[in-house]
Amino acid sequence: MQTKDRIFASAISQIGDFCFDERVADVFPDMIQRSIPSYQHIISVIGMLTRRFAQPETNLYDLGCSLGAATLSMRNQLPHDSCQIIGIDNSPAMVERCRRHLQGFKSTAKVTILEQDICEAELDNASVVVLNFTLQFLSPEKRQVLLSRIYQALRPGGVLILSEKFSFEDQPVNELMVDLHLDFKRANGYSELEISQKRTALENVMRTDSIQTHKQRLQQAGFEHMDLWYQCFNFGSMVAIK
Ligand code: GEK
Repeated sequence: MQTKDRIFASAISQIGDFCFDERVADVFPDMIQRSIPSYQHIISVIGMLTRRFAQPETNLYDLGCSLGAATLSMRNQLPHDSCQIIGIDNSPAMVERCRRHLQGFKSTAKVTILEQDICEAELDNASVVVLNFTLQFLSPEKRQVLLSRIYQALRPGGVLILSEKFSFEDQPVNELMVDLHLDFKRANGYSELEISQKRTALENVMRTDSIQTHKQRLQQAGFEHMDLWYQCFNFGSMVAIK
């Protein structure tokens, strides 16, 4: 049974910045599924893409792995025993639960979970890199540097899977996408108070970019082949191939 996310259900007098602490880690599976349209579908496709792109004797990275949902999906679809999956997250609460969670599933595949800032992590010999709703939490000036390092770490034919919440340059379109996402959250049982308090908590922590900005950054990093493979409202996922 998943613990229900009620973190923002009561009025909070002073709303601090959102952080991935024990309280968030405890309710995370419920929170992410009720907040991100098609989260589970994106997780499944990360597995499918892993099956297609993983190369023997390479590293597969899940950057900002949280409780390891994408790591597990990659592990379930791993085409070569010689691959190593490395999940990295800088939240101690997430890392501790992720390690425990992964132990609950039997597998011979090599998986390592590291507690580390992804901007400082060593990345090399990679065939699959996943940034599943993580880049948006880095300060904007660190995003280009990380994407360039990922490109350098990838082997030819390797893939980056980049899922994000987007903003749109066209204001009426942006408002429509934001509204549709709010309807999605309402339909999943979040109250107006929960929605507005969480939005305040995320204001300084999560800055979204447009699809165009993401494409420009990926190009600047060196990727020539990229596009969206999925979009629902202001959420989506892209592939970039080296
Ligand atoms: C999933 N990918 O379930 N270094 C390492 N980790 C970080 C950093 C950083 N600099 N900044 C944020 N994180 C997951 C979901 S959640 C998305 C990703 C969300 C971590 C942070 O601790 C959190 O676990 C994760 O990135 C973002 O497929 O909650 O919307």
